[in-house]
Amino acid sequence: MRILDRASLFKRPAPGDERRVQLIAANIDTLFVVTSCDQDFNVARLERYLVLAREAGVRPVVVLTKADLSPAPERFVNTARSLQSGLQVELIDGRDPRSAARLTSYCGAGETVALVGSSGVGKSTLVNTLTGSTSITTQAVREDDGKGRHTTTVREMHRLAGGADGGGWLVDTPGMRELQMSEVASGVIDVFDDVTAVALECRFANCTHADEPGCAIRTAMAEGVLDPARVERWRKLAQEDAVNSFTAAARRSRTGRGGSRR
Ligand SMILES: Nc1nc2c(ncn2[C@@H]2O[C@H](COP(=O)(O)OP(=O)(O)O)[C@@H](O)[C@H]2O)c(=O)[nH]1
Ligand SMILES: [Mg+2]
Ligand SMILES: [Zn+2]
Repeated sequence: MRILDRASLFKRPAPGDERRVQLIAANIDTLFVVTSCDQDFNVARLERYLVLAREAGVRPVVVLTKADLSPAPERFVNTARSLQSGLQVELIDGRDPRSAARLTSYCGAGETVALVGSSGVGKSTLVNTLTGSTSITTQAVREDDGKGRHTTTVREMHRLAGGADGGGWLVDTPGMRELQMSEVASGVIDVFDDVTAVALECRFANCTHADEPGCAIRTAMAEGVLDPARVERWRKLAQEDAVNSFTAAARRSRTGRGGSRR
């Protein structure tokens, strides 16, 4: 199974419904960004997932697993919450049905939830706990690998038990090795709205926040209003997105393929 990249995980918004995006074969409503209360927890990687979710128009929920293994799991919750205003963060022991039950409100009838996150954080465990052993469907999906070949990957769709209409669907995905940012400028602005709001106050519209006079970002960092580490991550993401978007646009204009994502 090859590692998914962004383009194959998040497609364009589904026709006729701006809120939903096409995920391989399924429209997903909610993205469980799964990480564990240990060394997997990484704010820069979480921010990347949040930008992709925002850009794709899906609701992100940060799911922190292995709460039982951490002496102070609340620390992870607070840090995750600080990454985007209004972000939902759930702390669970993925092996415990009563603990995992706090996630069922996100996966009611008609709802589709995809799980992403590094290998080993507990995605499959969570799916098993939430579904019991009920109706597991394995879907083979043919995908363009970006080089004109097609590869077959496996997407596991799991139906949740529920009321008369049944429950929602969970989509387990293999981990993504790398989350490159391209053409996600509005997602970056939204996820980093605390930083971008301050940047609007800089004297120069094209301020690089390095040594220009009247830089509101530097002032906010000096006053402790903005965390310099977060500002640095924002700068890095925005820069990476700008470079990749420029390259993608140039490639499109060369090949004359206006609608291609690659
Ligand atoms: N203690 C503890 N172990 C967990 C939890 N969630 C998953 N695990 C364990 O972590 C390992 C990896 O889980 P798995 O579901 O295969 O991760 P995946 O690669 O994300 O699908 C397994 O040994 C699980 O039993 C949890 O909340 N607490
Ligand atoms: Mg797994
Ligand atoms: Zn500035």
